[in-house]
Amino acid sequence: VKNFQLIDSTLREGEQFANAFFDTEKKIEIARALDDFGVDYIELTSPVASEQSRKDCEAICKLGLKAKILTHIRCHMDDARVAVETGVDGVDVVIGTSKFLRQYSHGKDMNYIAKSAVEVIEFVKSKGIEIRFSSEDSFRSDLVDLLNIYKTVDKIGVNRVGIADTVGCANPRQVYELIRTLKSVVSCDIECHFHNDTGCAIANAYTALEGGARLIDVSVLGIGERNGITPLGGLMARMIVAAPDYVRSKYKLHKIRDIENLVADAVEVNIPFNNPITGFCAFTHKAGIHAKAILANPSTYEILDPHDFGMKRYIHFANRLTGWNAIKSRVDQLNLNLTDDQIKEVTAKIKKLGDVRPLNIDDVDSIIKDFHAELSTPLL
Ligand code: HCA
Ligand code: CU
Repeated sequence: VKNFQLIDSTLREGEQFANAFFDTEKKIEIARALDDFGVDYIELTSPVASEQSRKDCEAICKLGLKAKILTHIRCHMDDARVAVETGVDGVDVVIGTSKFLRQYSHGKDMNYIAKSAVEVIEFVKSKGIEIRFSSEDSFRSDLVDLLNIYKTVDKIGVNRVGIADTVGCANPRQVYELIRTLKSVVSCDIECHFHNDTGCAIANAYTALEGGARLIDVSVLGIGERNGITPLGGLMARMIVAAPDYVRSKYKLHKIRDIENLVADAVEVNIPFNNPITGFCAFTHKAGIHAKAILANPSTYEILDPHDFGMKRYIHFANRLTGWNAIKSRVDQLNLNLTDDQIKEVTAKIKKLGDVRPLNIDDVDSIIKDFHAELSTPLL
């Protein structure tokens, strides 16, 4: 799984999110933030989608970003002719190969698909531009059809082939098997695109890399068609566990929060409470037993180190599950002096009130301060 690359599609797949509307300025701001974070590629909406989409694509190509700029088109010469004039570094071509899409969407057979793929690929290559060929709905396509078309496009020299779980139906085992099989018939890199309808988008991305894929499509917060695709932040959480040195050295992980806030604001959603890394409680420990262990050594109950992401862990001590170690750490923060026995005594008071009603930090602090004050007041 080392050496993987990221294709961020916030400005393509993400534009297909129900709430998304990015004006030129916002697209540029997002592209710069992604570039600064360190994504390898930034994928943009097709220049034939609309007049402004084409202008925005040209404007982003002119920014001189480190990331390579891609646009995404149908497997059609009309689209390809426009795409190669935008200034992009690469073109991602896609066509539906499943019987559903062949029957109900474009209505073309596999021979036609192969013929137009070869024409488009050779044309884009002749302009010195990178080219990726992907099937759409790969997991509901006929395997023999798929392998044949990938073999054909690999032979004429595409930079990458892509598989797309367009409907989010695939599970990790199926992904692993398809990638292994595909790897045995093509020599180019393999890119993957996973929708999250059944909650497998991060797991599928990870198993794809294990199987030998090299590139993963992501978007900020996973925004995309329906409930979206593999999220950038969530994939980073998965990958820092698998390849810590590579991930830490390649990506500016402490920027994830800013990028997510930028995109969340732009599309008017909140960061989900249970988001990996940036969910408000992602590094909050609550139960007394957990708090005690975390205070002794954070690795006991943490697989991710919040500091890698410019975040802090928090010990939630104002509740009835709390324990005296968590309260002791609060007492220290308040700069008060209590013996362990005294802390145990005050912890009992806190838990007692916590059984009656929800507590906040102020409640706990008042109990601790009152207890401390009583101790230092001489008895009359
Ligand atoms: C779509 C197409 C796509 C393409 C993926 C890709 C999909 O919006 O329907 O080109 O890698 O999910 O199949 O996003
Ligand atoms: Cu998609």
